[in-house]
Amino acid sequence: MNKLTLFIFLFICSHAYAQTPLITDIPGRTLISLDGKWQYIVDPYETGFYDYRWKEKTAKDKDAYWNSDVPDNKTDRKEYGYSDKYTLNVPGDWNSQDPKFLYYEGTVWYKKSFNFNKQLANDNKVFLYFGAANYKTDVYLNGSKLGMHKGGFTPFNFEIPSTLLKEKDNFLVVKVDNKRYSDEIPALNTDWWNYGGITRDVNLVIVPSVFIQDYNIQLAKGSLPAKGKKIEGWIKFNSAVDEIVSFQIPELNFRKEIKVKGDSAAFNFTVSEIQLWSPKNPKMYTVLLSAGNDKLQDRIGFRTIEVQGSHIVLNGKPIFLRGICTHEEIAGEGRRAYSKADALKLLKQVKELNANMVRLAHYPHNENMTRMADSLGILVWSEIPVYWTIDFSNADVLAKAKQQLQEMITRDRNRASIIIWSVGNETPVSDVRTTFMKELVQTARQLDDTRIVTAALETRTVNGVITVDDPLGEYTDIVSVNEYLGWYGGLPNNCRDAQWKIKYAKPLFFSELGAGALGGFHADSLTRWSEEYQEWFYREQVAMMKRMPSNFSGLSPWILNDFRSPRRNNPNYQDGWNQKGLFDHKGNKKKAFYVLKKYYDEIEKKME
Ligand code: GCB
Repeated sequence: MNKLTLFIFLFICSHAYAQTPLITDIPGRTLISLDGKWQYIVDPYETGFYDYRWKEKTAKDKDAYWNSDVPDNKTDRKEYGYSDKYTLNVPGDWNSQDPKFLYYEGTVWYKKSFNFNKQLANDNKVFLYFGAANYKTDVYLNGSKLGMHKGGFTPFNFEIPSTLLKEKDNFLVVKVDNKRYSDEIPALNTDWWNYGGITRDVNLVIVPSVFIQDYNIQLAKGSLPAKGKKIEGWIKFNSAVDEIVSFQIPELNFRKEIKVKGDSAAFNFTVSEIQLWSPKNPKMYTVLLSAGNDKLQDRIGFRTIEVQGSHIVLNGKPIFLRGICTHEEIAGEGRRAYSKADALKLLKQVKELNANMVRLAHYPHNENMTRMADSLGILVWSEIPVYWTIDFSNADVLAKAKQQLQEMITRDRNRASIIIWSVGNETPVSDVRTTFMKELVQTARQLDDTRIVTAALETRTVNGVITVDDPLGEYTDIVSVNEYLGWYGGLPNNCRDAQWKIKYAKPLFFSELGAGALGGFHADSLTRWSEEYQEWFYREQVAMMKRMPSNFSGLSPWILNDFRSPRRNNPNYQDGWNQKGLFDHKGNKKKAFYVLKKYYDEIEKKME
């Protein structure tokens, strides 16, 4: 990154919608986990937040649910309280934890008591860090508000003033509200279940008072093929410093010092003999950063990704993306995925398919997923939930989208697995929408100019020809389209004489294609919902893809597993589930799985 780009990047960070700047590399810091059982109150009327005149309660209102629930004396009237009678696991969505929550959308108050050794706060700063909570989160500690965050899939943190922390019985209350609104992101309508709750880990993060807040370390774009490999990046402190930062890759016996005057600095070095990260060889190196009292450790893979003409090029060689889409859900348990074990479960299914790429739909997934993808060598498409119709004419909505984009990129910019940032899915073409989406593409590039930026577009049929001419395609690095020929239009054999007209000479990627089948339901291939129909769909699609022009660079069919969707209400075949999974929700492979796997095996052989 050159000085100008660094300046633009820091400018965006300091002017974003977010509050306390995000700390990165959470696994590499000193943490105190607050995961576990939290007590809760379900509050559909938001009685703990608004008074009876619907005004937000203030510190004076003793009956605000963030104030102590202990009565002052026996005459005191308390109409709320936290109790072990009602607990929820954190992390975890609430919908899957008690049948009464199955379709709940609204407010739940979470409460956790914890003790804290105040010596830890001497010369240090303490932050409260949430991996994610869906959607609006108001956070209170010992009766004081720490802050509010909106966005259901990205991390956020608040600094805790040391005067607020107590040795014993800190009273942490978190209000989470997952109601949907037309001016939020996503908006009212999605084809997935809107799981609510504190869905990811909660930690206290202890850092020195001057600390490395964020950094970027990667192989420089365009540095291949070359003998020495250029590593470049930048480092950012929480405040201005005059420090020497030591940078080490012990396995390579590599050590350099970086001088930082001010709050940030860009750097680059040449390193010889570095092994490149790739799906075949997901080599990672331990990287150590230290400055003053701060010491950080990360595991980083080094690779380059770029678009050259009509190809996607990884480490200097064209690559075909053998992908699959997935939601962040464990279908068998009807819940959000959050843990390392969940990430391993999902990514093992990806591997079984012989895929080398996963599209994390339709929102940023938890950090275990992207870190696991790094270590398993799976390329990743990561996306913000700018999905279908949102309020494109609203400047606040654009600010919210930019905030989510920034939080996604900030958390994961050091993950080699991530090669694509997507700024949205199937947004309807109009001038105001294209202006909005173009801004997001530009923001993504300003935040990270080393990866591919795209958005999943739709096709339209003009005189029988499948046409890709969405004006947004002009601004994205690759043209990604969702196409369902044979499911939402026609029958699978329509693929045989399908004609395609694509306006842009860029790599073409099928970001979705798919058909629904109820696992275990067998019939002839013309019967909708049968595994045989879905298998036929994949056969015809694969045959069509084999005829696509040479800029066809990959696909991520829809979808790995069946998933919960309130829009899917056929009582015989759906029952609240979108059934386009290649695995059914019991984990069984459907027939179509084998068609796609065979295609992927063939492509892999051909590319070798
Ligand atoms: C799409 C959407 C995806 C849906 C899928 C479907 O085009 O991008 O979110 O779930 O189609 O199953 O209809």
